[in-house]
Amino acid sequence: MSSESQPEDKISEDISKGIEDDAELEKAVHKILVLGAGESGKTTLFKQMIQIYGQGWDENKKKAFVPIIRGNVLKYIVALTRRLDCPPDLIPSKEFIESLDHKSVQCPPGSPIDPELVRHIANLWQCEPMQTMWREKFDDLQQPNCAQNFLERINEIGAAQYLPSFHDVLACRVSTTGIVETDFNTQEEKFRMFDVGGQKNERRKWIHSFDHVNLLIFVVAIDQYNQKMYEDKTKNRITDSLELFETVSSNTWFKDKDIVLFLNRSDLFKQKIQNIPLTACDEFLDYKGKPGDWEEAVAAIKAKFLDRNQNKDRIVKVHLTCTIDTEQVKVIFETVKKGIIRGTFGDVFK
Ligand SMILES: Nc1nc2c(ncn2[C@@H]2O[C@H](COP(=O)(O)OP(=O)(O)OP(=O)(O)O)[C@@H](O)[C@H]2O)c(=O)[nH]1
Ligand SMILES: [Mg+2]
Repeated sequence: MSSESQPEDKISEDISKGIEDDAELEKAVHKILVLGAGESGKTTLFKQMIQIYGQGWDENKKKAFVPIIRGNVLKYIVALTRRLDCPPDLIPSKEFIESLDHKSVQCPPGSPIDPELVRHIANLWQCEPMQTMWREKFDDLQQPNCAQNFLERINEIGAAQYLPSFHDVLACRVSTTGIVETDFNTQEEKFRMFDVGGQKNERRKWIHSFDHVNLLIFVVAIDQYNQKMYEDKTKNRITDSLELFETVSSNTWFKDKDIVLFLNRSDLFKQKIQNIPLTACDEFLDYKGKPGDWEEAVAAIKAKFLDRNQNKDRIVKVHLTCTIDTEQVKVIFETVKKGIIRGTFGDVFK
């Protein structure tokens, strides 16, 4: 056999080199996995990363949310009307909206929703019994907070020229299925964030994204302390989050990983705690904090989560967050980033 190098050898060398280079580049990407229960705010954080560090949300991307937002509106009003003791004069409106499927409102951006439908939705939303039900039974209705804002703006949202604001993009709700990833760069560093679905039937898919994760962000919607899960009407949402956090923190894939814990939806929490005590959640039956004092209540929630951490050698860095607040997310992520780049939070957070 000749010892001279053949053209094929050169090609093969180039390919190997290419694979090695790719592997090196891949190693340089910091992988962030975002976990947490359904509706805790994972995707909202993901959207913020795209806004702050990624390609942003131009007009076309925002337009793509028009059918989603309109679909949200129809879903909310149908669900609410089912629960409503409907005034007789609004029965035709109720029958009208119930006869529709989602396609009726998901008309493409640039075309309006049928004005008759807009009128029925507005009538139902504005009627007194609906408003009373929304105020008094909100926690039992299983509808997101953004429903109010969208329903109040049905005329604007139904108009042909409607273009969602970035806030609308953040506020609308699509529960994630599967695993979604995005790459973004901050100066010289490269990041890849994985967003997963948090509802119970989605959790078994999480294992597929556990490999080579540099950082785990666990998100909890702390305002949901008095709410039951959407998937299991018998289980309190904070109880579920605590159990999930314990399971994740004891998982062998992450045993030597630090965790960043986002106590999220703090804006909604601060409002709710004024009227509903933390003892509404069974986990806090013995809570003795001052009524309405959100700082004390947050400290109690934080302590509960830290107590469930199964590896006492790891650092769990806790942030009180409001992921719809872009400026706040940016400030917090800048801190988190330093920890990721150093590979440990020890130095950064001591
Ligand atoms: N007011 C307020 N709303 C928030 C905050 N974070 C998220 N939301 C809203 O909460 C809802 C749920 O947020 P998502 O980001 O979709 O939740 P998720 O964790 O991705 O949910 P799944 O995909 O089902 O696992 C959305 O309507 C968000 O706009 C927050 O800090 N404050
Ligand atoms: Mg999601």
